[in-house]
Amino acid sequence: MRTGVYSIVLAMSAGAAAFGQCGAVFQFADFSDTSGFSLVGRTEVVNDVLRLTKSGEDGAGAAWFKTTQAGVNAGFVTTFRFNISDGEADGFAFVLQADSEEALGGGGSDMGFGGIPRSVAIEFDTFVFSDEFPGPHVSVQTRGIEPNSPEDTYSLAHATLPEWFAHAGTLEIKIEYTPGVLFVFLENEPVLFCPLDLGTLGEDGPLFGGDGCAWVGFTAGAGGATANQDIVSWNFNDWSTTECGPLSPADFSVPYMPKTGDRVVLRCIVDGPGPRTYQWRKDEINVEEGGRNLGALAEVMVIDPFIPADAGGYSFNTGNQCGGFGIGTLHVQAYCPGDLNEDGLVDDADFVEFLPSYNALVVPDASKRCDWNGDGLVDDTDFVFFVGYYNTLLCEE
Ligand SMILES: [Ca+2]
Ligand SMILES: [Ca+2]
Ligand SMILES: [Ca+2]
Repeated sequence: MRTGVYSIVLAMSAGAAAFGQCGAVFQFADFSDTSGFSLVGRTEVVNDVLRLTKSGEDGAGAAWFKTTQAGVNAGFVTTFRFNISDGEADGFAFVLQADSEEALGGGGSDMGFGGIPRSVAIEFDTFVFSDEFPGPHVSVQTRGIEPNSPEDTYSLAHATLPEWFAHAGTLEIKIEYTPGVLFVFLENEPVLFCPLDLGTLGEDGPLFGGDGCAWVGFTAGAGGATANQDIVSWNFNDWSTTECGPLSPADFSVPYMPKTGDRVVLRCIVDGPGPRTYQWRKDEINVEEGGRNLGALAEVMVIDPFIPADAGGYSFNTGNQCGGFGIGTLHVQAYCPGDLNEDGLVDDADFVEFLPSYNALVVPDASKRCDWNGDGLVDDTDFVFFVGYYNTLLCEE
C-alpha cells in the first residue's frame, strides 16, 4: 500500500548560517570560464569541456576547484557528466585531497591520483589488467595520509560497471556522501555503496583538517591506450553552510517481493537544503545501521542479504535545521520463503533442494536462498524455519 507523503515541513525558521573555515557550493553547466580552477598536467579546456587527457597523448591530468576548499565532513553531493571519446584510456577519478591545489599523480593505471597523499579517489577504471578487479569498475581508493594507489588492496569498496560505460557518450554520475556511507549513482541508478566516515578515516589523525577541508576535482590517466576523457558539467554542494528551507521527496521506492538472500535497495531521494538527517524505519521502529543494513541513516539503504523477517512496512524520516518530515509507508513483501523451486508450493521438491545446502553448511556453497536468518550458515536454525514453511504448503498471496 502506498500512502505517499503524509506531512510537510513542520517548522520553518529564518535561514541560520554557520560558516565553517571551508566550504564549496557551485555549478558549472560548462567550462567556458575556468578562472576558479587549477588545471594540471595534460588537462586543458577544449570546446568548453574539461579535457582531462587527450586522445593520442599518454600521461596524467587533473582539474581542481581552487576558489575554496570544500568542507566534506558533514556530507556532500556532487553530480557531473563525463564523456569518453576517440579511444579508451585507463580511466578517471573524482578526488578529494588535502595535498595541494597543484596535485597530480601518475599517468596510466594511476589515473592521475595514484601518488597523491591525503586523498580519497572514486575511480572509474576503464582499462583492466589481469591483477585488477575484473571488468570496468568503480572503486573508492585511499591510503589515508600515504600517497594514494589504484591497487585493489587499497579499495574500500568496488562495483563492476556496465561494459558500455566508456562507449555510451555523455553519462551522468552522482556521488553522495552522508557520514557513514558513500553512494555512487550512474544515470540515476545506485551502483556502488561504500561504508565510509571521512572524519575518522586517517589512522594517524583526520585525513582532512577542520571541517574536512579538501580540494575537490578530477584526475585521469592514459598510457599505451589513450582517449579524450572529458568532464562536461559539474555541480558540487557540501553541507558546510547550514541552510533552512523546505525538503521534498524526489523518489521513494522499495523492491518488489525480494527473495531470501537478495541484495535489496530501498531509496528515498530528497531535495532541499542541509545538512540533512535521514532515518529509515521499519514497522515504526528506527532501523539500526550495521550488520545486514547499510545506509539506515542515508537516502539509500541496502539490505544484504534480505531475509523473510525483513518484510514489513518501511518509512523514511528526513530533516534539516528547520524541521523534519516523514514520508509514508511502502510495504516490502518477501517472496514465499521455502519455495526454493518457485512453483508456488512448499513441498518435498523444495526439501530436496534444501538438503544439499544443509549439508554444505556455509554460504556459499550452501544456497543463500536457504539461509533464512541471514547468518551465512544453513544449519538447524534454518531447518526449523523450513519446517514452518513446509507446514503451510501453499504460498500466501
Ligand atoms: Ca586499470
Ligand atoms: Ca516449491
Ligand atoms: Ca542461517
